Amino acid sequence: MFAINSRSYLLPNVVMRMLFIRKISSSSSYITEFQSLLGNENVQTNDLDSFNQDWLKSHRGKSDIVLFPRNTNDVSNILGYCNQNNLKCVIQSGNTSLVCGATPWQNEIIISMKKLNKILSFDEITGVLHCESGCILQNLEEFVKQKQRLIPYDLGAKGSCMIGGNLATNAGGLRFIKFGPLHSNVLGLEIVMANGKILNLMNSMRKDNTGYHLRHLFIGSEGTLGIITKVSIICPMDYKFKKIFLVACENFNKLIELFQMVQEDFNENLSCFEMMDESSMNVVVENLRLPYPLSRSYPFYSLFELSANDELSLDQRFTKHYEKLVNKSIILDGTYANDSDSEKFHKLKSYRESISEGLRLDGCSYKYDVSLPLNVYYEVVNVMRKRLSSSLSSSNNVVRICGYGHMGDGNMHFNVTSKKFDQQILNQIEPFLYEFVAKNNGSISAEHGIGVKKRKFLHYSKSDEAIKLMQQMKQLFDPKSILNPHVLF
Ligand code: FAD
Ligand code: 2HG
Ligand code: ZN
Repeated sequence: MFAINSRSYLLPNVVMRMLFIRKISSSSSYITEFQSLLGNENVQTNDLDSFNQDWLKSHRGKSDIVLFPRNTNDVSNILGYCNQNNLKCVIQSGNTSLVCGATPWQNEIIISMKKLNKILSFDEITGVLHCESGCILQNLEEFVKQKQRLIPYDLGAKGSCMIGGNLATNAGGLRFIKFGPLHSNVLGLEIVMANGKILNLMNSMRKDNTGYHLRHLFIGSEGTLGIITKVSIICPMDYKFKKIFLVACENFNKLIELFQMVQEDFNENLSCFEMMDESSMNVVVENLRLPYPLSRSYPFYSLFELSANDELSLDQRFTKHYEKLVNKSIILDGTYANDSDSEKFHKLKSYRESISEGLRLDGCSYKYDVSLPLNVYYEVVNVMRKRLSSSLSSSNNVVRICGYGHMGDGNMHFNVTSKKFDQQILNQIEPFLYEFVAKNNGSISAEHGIGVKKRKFLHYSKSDEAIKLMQQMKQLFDPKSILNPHVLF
């Protein structure tokens, strides 16, 4: 379980053998130690496949132990012990990371957050929810829905991802355009630091200007600075009526015009604006066997949601708007659903939300999650298509090249798939794509984070000075680098 020392290959065999013997004996001693700290039922040492394997099935770690803390004190005791004994850990919530951030890269101890799953309090007047960090997003959503509130973000992975994982990655998702990043909605956190000390940053006040805003450091820090154990988050009032629209356009410029017109006509009623190209739609139609949602296949689609309290006025406004879109040939076809028709509503949403799942069925996904200005937003897909088709032969087995994403936030999910992993395909994409993004002042990770997979490309989005400062912060918070040691840097 000790991290492999990068210089260990220099050691003579005999020393290596001694280290190996020490490792075995100390491994069993720390298992015993964890069992006495947490109870046998909260220490798992077999059937660890699902904990070692990332969601994309692109890497398998070699950990032989998963710990299940039940509360903040357990987390504190675990980290206190790990820090003292220099044991490396990886923090795992829903394990939906798309950048290998939540699974061991080598043989780190896995700390699963799934037992910290209590809702602690909810203030009916302010909408402030306090909960433990292992609460599953969908459970929180259902809880606050009963109070006519909503969680200010929404992800396709909501059935398994947890609020702590969402905060650690500063997840974006479908409602970002309306409610902004988690930084604007999270009021407080409780953190267990690498040395086991508990840092209480819980707070229910919207306004608090007493010194550095420390909680923001942990949001998006991908588990490298501390473990989030509790959260305080604002849940805005839910709208009484929601409508979801799926419309088709002839080309990407029409999608831009549509985005502009929807904003002009609906302003604050717009709660999501997503796009997908034909190839992305085909993923769900072919791999998940959903029927085409419109009368035929089209080059581009947008899925957008409008929310309001006055249904009649929303309907009237949309009827006028729809006529305008058709008359100006902005859209070619379309359909919609009210949230009162829950089945159709969720079915329409699933054309967008289940693309990742569909892509996974192709085999291997080469996944890119970038921010780009709208004038080059889809250009990246065109450029990469051209590059891949001219450089690769049919033996490279590319199944699909597609682009979809949170267009309203300038966030493109560019994906290539092949039946199995092919280094030549990867070499054609990286670092070329990151160079394109940097040249256009975008970000190489709009929402999924850097994890392990993208750490060598961090410099495309951050200056040397910024990376150095981040490393100094890591050194300050976690001097022995026991928390997610392979993530980010
Ligand atoms: P995990 O995957 O378990 O962990 C993610 C990272 O956070 C890891 O580095 C982990 O070590 C760290 N971490 C986890 N819990 C804690 C904690 N309590 N304290 C400190 N560090 C912690 N992302 C988006 O932004 N927008 C989307 O729309 C979106 N959609 C997705 C759809 C699908 C189908 C899938 C598979 C993934 C999607 N993701 C999306 C990516 C993923 O980042 C999010 O699903 C989610 O935020 C991860 O939460 P999780 O609980 O699974 O965390
Ligand atoms: C989404 O928006 C997720 O669906 C996943 O961020 C994107 O799988 C992807 O590329
Ligand atoms: Zn996304």
